[in-house]
Formats: sequence, C-alpha cells, structure tokens
Amino acid sequence: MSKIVAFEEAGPIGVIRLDNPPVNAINHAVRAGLADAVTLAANRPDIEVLLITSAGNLFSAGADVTEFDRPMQDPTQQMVEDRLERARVPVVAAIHGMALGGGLELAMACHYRVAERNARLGLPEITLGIIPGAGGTQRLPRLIGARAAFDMILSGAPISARDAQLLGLVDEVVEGNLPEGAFQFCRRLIEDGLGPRPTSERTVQTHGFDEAGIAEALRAQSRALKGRTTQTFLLKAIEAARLPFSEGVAVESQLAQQSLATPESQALRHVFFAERECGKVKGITQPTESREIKRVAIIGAGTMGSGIAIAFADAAREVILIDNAEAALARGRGAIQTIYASAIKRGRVTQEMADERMSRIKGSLALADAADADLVIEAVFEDMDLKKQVLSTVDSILPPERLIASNTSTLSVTELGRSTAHPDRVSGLHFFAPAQVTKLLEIVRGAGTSPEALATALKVAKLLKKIPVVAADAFGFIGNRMMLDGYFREAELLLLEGASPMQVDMALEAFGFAMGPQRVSDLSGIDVGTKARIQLFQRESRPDPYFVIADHLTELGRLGQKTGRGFYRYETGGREALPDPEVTKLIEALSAERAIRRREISDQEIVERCILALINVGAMVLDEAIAARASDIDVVWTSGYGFPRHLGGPMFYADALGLGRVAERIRHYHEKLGYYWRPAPFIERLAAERSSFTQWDHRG
Ligand code: T1G
Repeated sequence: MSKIVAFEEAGPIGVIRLDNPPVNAINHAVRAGLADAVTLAANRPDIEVLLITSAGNLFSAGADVTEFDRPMQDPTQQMVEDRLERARVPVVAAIHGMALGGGLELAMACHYRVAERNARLGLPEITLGIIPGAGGTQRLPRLIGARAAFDMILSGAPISARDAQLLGLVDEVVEGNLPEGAFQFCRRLIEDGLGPRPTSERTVQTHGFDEAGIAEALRAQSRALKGRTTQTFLLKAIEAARLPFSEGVAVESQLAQQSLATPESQALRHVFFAERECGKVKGITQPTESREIKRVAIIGAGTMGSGIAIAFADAAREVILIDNAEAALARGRGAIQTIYASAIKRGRVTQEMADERMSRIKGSLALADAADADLVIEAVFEDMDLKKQVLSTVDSILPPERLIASNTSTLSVTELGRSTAHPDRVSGLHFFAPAQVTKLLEIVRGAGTSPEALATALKVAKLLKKIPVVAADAFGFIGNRMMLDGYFREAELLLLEGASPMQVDMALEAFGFAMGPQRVSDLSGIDVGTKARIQLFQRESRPDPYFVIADHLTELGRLGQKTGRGFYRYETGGREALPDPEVTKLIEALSAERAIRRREISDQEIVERCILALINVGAMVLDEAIAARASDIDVVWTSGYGFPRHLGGPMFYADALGLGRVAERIRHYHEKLGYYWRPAPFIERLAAERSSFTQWDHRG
C-alpha cells in the first residue's frame, strides 16, 4: 500500500485513510492508492464495512488542480468511484474540515456520509471556470434534488454539515469525536444489516428545476457570474442527470473537458495559484518564534481606520481605536455599529457575535494608549507631515520590537520610516475600502523595513484572511500607480476627447469591471485622489492633462457621493449615478482650453485604451521591480480593484491578447497621443522575444 493511502482493519471495519498534505488533493497517487485499497478490502471476507477517512485539517480539497494541464492517468476518479459504489460491503465517508470538489464527489460515491459538526461541504469548481467532472453533477441531484444541486454548484459556496444533513447529502452529523462517531455509525450499519446503497441508482427529484426555477437560480448568481460561461456547461450537465446514470456521467465528462479548455478557466486557475504564490517572498520566512499579534492600536477613526478595526475584531484581536477628536471617534464608533448592524441584517453574523466583536474595539483620545499594542497602524489623513508626526510619537512610546505600519495609499514608506528612530520596524499595510471586506492587503516594503517586520506583516495578512501582495516603495506602489498613471488617467483623457462619464463607466463595466472609474472616484471621494496628487507634485511632475477634471471637481466641492455631486449627481441619500450637465460643461471648457477636438468615441476604443494603459504602466511597475511577479499585479487588480477574475488580471489578459499585438497597439496610441503612451521597454523586450509575462514569471 502507498504512504498516501493506507488501509487497516479494525475488526469488521476496513479503514482507508488518505494522507496527502497539505489538503489531501486527489492526484494520480491518491487515486491509485484508493483503487489498491478497495481491491485489498474486497479480498478480505471478514470486512463488513469500509470507512474512508483523511489525515490533516480536512477531508479533501478535491482533484489536484496542478494535474489539469496534463493528460489524466488511470485510474481516473470515476473508475475509483465506480469501484467504491459497486463494493460488496457498505462504504462510509467520514468528513472533517472540508470536502470540496472531487473530495465531495468521492464522498458522494460512498454509500453513506457522516460529518463532524463544523465540517463544510461544497463543489467550488465554478470558481475555477469548470464544472464537477467526477460524477458530482449526476450524484448530487440524486441526493438532494436537481434544483438544490444546481443552486449549490452555481454558487460554488460550501454548506455546513447541518445544512447538508437537512438536504440529504449527509446521513449523520457527529457532535463529538468524528472517528468514534464514524465507527459507531459503521457498527450500527452492521447491526442493522444495512448494505451498500449506490447513489447512482437513486432517482432525481426535479421539482423546482424547470424554466422558472433555473432562471431564478441564475438571477441569484448574476452578479458573480457576470461575463461568465461556465454556468451553461453546468446547466446541460444537471439536465443530463435525467438520463440513466452512465449516460449522464458521459455527458458530464465531455462538458467538464470543454469547460476546462475555456480561456475563462485558464484565467481563473491562474488567479487561484497567483493568490497562493503572492504571499511567498524571496528571502522571507516565517520565524518559528515570532511575537503573537494579540492587541492592535489604530490611529485615526475615519472610514479606513474603522474598517481596519473591524477586520482585527473579526479576527478575534483586541483593538484600540485612537483619534485626537471626540467627534471623529464618535463617528468612527457609529460607523462600526452601522456596519455590524447591516451584517446582522444580512445574516453574516449573529447579534451575539457582533456584540462580542464590538466589545473588542475600545476607543481612546490618547496616543499613549497605543504603548502596549503588538502592532500599531496609522490611518490618518493622506498628509506626509501629519503621518510623520503620528509615527514619530508612536515610535517614542512603543517597545522597539513591535511593528508600526502606515495605511498610506501613495506616500513614501521609506520617508515615513525615517521619521522614526526604528525604520526597520516600519512597513506599509495598505488596506482597500471597505477594509473589513476587501481581500487585498498591499504590504509596502520601505528601504529600511527589516525582513522580520515584513514577515510579521505577512503573518498579519494571514491572520485577517487577506491576500498579501508585497510592493516596493514608490509612488502609488502597485495598484494606485497603475490606476493613476494608467487606467484612470486615460479614462479622463477620453472624457476630454468627447466620451461621457456614463459611457466610459458602462463600457468598462461591460468589459467586466465591477464598477467604472468615474463611479469608483465618486464612491471613494474625488478629493482623496486630489490630495494624493498634491503630495505627488511635491516630488514628481506629470504633464497636463493629468486629472484636470477631477481636480477641478474637488475645487468646486464636488467630492462625489459624500457631497451628492461628483462626476455624477446623486439624489439625496441615493446611490444611483445620474448624469450632470454641469459636469459636461466643465469638461467641454477644459477640452477647449487645451484645444482638444471632441468627437464620437466607440466603446471598443474606450476599453482598449483604458486596459492597454493599465497594462503598459503594469509593465513599468514590473520593470522597476515594484512588483515581484506579473501574477502579483493580477492579484492586486482582481482582488483589490474589481478587474474581472475570469480574464485573469491585466497582465494575464495582456498575454492572452499577445504581447506583440499589445506592443503594436501601444505604439499606435503613442504616435496619436504622445507622452503617457510611451511603450514600456519591458513590453517591447518581451514582445521582441515572443515571450509573455507568465513565461517571465516562470523564468528560472
Ligand atoms: N489541488 C492542488 N493544490 C491545491 C488544491 C487543489 N485542489 N487546493 C489547495 N492546494 C494547494 C495550494 O495551492 C497551496 O499550495 C496549499 O494547497 C494550501 O492551500 C474532479 C475537477 C482547501 C480551502 O476548488 O479552496 O475537484 O501554495 O493556501 O487557505 O470535479 O486551498 O502551499 O504550494 O489555499 O487553508 C476543486 C481549492 C478542485 C478547492 C484550503 N477544489 N482549494 O485553504 O490553504 S477541482 C477547490 C481551496 C475538482 C473535480 C474537480 C483552499 C482550501 P502552496 P491554501 P487554505
């Protein structure tokens, strides 16, 4: 027997145990091991029940995704499952932690399933742009009905053991120790003389899986599935569940292969691995002994400070939220209560959980109260002098081994570090609004930041379940640099040339962005960008036009949603962006001042220019080593800036377009539009070498 799959006898119970760390992914070795174990058990007449369990934190995370681009070796998972289903004795799966994808499919091929109370079960394949391909679209409908199966696979979200039991997916939820509970369950099967119960022989309940039901299910996921196609493969597969099992499985297998070959799936798998790669930083390892982050002080109770406070309270940390103004602190507390109240309303947390978390957040007007924190995060206004003052004060009261971080979104972390006596312990922790929700955490490494401080910052990201991307210290780091110098800047130029804010936003939302640039500016506050540029212009210059519209709107007090007017106007208390003729007049005047001829502009041109501008600056960010990998940039944009995941991020998308074509189009716009379109030498180089960003990332 292989080490990965062990078989042992416990009286009449044959125990098959998977042990393929870290997530019991089902690769060829696991499949072969399972097949061998089933054969072994079949030749042991004294075995009356087979029990499948796993070592480690979870039952299985499914098929090994790293095997997808290689031909599948026998035995396939379907072959193993057929063996299990046709076993002469009942087969039981004991599920702990998570059973996902192929892991749940394996369990559904067993005749019975028991799960520990906290277990979660799901088929998340759609998040990888594929459909379940090991019988999941045929067995799940037979266990819980076609409609419930369609809903579950369409969302990709795991469900609790309790809900799984209510649906009929799990036979028993074990409150206490799972192995004991599973053995008891097996012994009861023997005592009650209960035999094998092949799922494939069950009939499919199709109630609610009609045209109206399917439309309703798709509507419920319309936002998550915007621009996606995987759902069409899935629908056909679930419909095939009406066929005899063997025919349905054949249809599923074909559709699964087709979904796997889509650019959408390649993009989503790229993002999956990119999100796991980005936390690995050359030369930075997690110290075995490192200080635990129990208590966090946050300076500044504004929108970001309050959101960061919630993120740490949600991670069961003690938080002290400090501000120098009573009114600001009260506003911060009010914002926190409002956010938890809406989380309760949406069923994300219970009143009890919200109360417990809010009780972890203490307010204070005294910076001195940060002295016993393990970590201090400064989140005051984006003003260099103010931030330096706060950091140097904190530095003077905080023991030197503790970490200090700034939530700055554009300012130099190196310079901020130098305003303290310990620049080695200063890093940037750049959260994205809403800080308690957005997955991305941009970690900025200042020139003085020590490897230990960086390792702790990465640990903080894990603690908050955030996706960390490390950026070198330069204006705007990775995300904001590309947004300001590339994407948003080009969007503004298109407005000066004749496109309307609505046209630009709708074109980019149709491309797949969650929200277009002007609506994002109005949401986050146009003055935030203006302040960042004021700081920038103290160190660098940018030729006109560079955000002339936004900076004029700020001057006019049109700061966005918070003032009811920005690029759009908003009804009192409303969030719907309404065109405002005053803005059109302002833009026309700014165009005239610059002798810019206004014209009709197509949506196609809008998208091409905004995306290529993003990619071009992305290549500069890579060339300047501000980002370590092109895939890091893709993570920043898909998890922090709403770039469509199913396109893989700007750099992966550039590869899909072909860098030769990308370079050619950038050169075209350089001739037409000048300075801001000077092609990034890095793109020219890779294009000349007929290479790609992905190849560059995987260079030796
Ligand atoms: N295959 C290969 N490697 C995997 C993997 C998988 N399915 N899941 C995780 N890993 C690696 C991951 O890359 C990382 O590697 C390490 O394990 C720890 O993961 C036939 C076709 C289970 C919730 O979509 O959601 O089954 O970086 O950092 O935060 O129908 O991993 O250390 O080298 O994410 O504790 C469907 C994917 C597959 C689940 C754990 N399954 N995994 O989260 O750890 S398709 C999924 C996850 C399928 C069948 C189809 C999460 C997790 P490294 P991690 P984590």
